[in-house]
Amino acid sequence: MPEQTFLMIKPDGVKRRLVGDILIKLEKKGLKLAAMKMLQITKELAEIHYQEHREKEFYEELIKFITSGPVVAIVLEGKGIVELIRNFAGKTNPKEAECGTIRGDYAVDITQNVVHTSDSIANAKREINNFFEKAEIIRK
Ligand code: FUP
Repeated sequence: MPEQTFLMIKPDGVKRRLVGDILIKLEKKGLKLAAMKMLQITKELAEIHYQEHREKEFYEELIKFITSGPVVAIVLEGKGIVELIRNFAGKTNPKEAECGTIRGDYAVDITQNVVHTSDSIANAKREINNFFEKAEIIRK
C-alpha cells in the first residue's frame, strides 16, 4: 500500500477561510488527495487523537480548541508523504516556522496553528483510522 498521511485543517483555519488557500498549495505541489471531509470533532474523538498529550499542561486548552468548530480532514498519498507534509506545515510553533510553510505564513499562536500533520507512518495509520472509514478512502 502507498504511504499515506493525515492532514487536518483545524478550527482556526476553517474560521479564517484558509481551506481554499491550503488546498491550492497541496494541489499545485502535485500531491495526491485520497480522502477529504469536513466534520465537527467530538470530545471523545479529540481525546483519542491527542491521547499522547493527556498529561501536558496545554491538554485542556488543546481539546477545547480542536472541538471549537468544524475541521477539514484530509488523507494524502505518495512516496515520503509523511515527511513531506510535516515540512509543508512547518514547525509546531509558528514563530519558528519558516516562511512558505503553512504555519510560517498563516499563524502566530502555538495552539491555533492552522493544521495538524501526522509525525510518523505509524501515527498516520492510527489517525487515518480514527477519522475515516475504509470506504471513504479512494484507491486509485
Ligand atoms: P505537531 O505534531 O506539530 O502538531 O505538534 P505536537 O504533537 O507537539 O503538539 C500537538 C499540538 O499541541 C500542536 F498542534 C499545538 C499544541 N501545543 C500547544 O498548544 N502548546 C504547546 O506548548 C505545545 C503544543
